[in-house]
Amino acid sequence: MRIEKIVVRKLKMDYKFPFETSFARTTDRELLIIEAYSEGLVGYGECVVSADPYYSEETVGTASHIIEEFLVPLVFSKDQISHPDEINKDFSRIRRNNMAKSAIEGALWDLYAKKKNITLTEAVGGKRKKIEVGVSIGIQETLEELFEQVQDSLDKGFNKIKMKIKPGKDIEILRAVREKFGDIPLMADANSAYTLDDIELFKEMDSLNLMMIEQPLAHDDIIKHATLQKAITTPICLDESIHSLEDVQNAIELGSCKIINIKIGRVGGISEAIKIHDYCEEKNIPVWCGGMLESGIGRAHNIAITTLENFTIPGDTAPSSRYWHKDIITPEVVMDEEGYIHVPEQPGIGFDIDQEALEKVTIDIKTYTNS
Ligand code: OSB
Ligand code: MG
Repeated sequence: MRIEKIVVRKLKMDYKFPFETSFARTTDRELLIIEAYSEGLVGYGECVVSADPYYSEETVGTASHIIEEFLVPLVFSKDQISHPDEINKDFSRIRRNNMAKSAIEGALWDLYAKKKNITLTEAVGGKRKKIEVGVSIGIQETLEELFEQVQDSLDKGFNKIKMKIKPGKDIEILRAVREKFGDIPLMADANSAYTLDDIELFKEMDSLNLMMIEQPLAHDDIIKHATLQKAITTPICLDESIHSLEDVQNAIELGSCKIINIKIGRVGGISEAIKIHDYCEEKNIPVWCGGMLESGIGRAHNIAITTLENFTIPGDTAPSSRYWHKDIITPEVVMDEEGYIHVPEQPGIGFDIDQEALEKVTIDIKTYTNS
């Protein structure tokens, strides 16, 4: 396929409720949507950056810069792209900026599937017809509010409860939830808020029988996580530390974790996500698909890769209505009473774009034509 035109949209969408992690409290989301045009078809990709560089170093501003100045010209320099993974060779000269790369690569994957008239799920080699869903609950002001959120999530059918924690709001609230709700599938996400000085705290958490603890130590660490993993029985899952297959290989070799959270944006695209999935499968390391509070387009990409066999733990890709008053896809992503999302059967990402909803949240639009 020859890419004739690329449109970069900047969106601003308000959350239904503020979302608090150990690194920030946010009430709305800025993100980028990529449209790649070829022979009457459009492929959609989402850049899962935030406005601020608190989760990763990338922001809406840096991603726009990298996409517009470097990635779009590279795509246009190729006369034909027969498979989306081809672009990664060209992109690899550019260091990191994974979320920017992933946005373009994702649009090419959607376009590729649409050209072949197959689903994105089929294109990535996924087999599942439905995927199991968990929920990520932000840090709450009070224990009552947290209990309410957990109860509501269980009532809705979510198959995994992930609680965000930070120093001062960790073991007590985890213990309180464990005591109140019993043997539910429960885990914690620290978003890098701790150091090895907190090792006793994590040893104490072993008694809570958590499914895992996600990214307890520094965002760029693999070594100290290995020390921590050796000292505790609760599996560590790495999120922020993983940017590539190589990072995963290092982490598994060192014993830094027992589970990997795969986020397409963080690892630079669907092709790298598949490679990580396959490697982990070989090494008996289960994986799950993390979330970045995506719009429906990013959600659709997440659903497709979660159909791969070794995604054996429920992911964070919850239904659209948990986050948005109105999503930009139609139909919206919904979950059944058992906490499963049914994989769409239309070609490509499998959802139509709600053009009116998309225009409403677009705050900037740039068009690049391949002359
Ligand atoms: O650490 O997984 C994380 C949201 C933004 C940035 C980082 C993370 C998260 C979430 C929310 O946990 C997952 C979701 O509901 O999309
Ligand atoms: Mg996380």
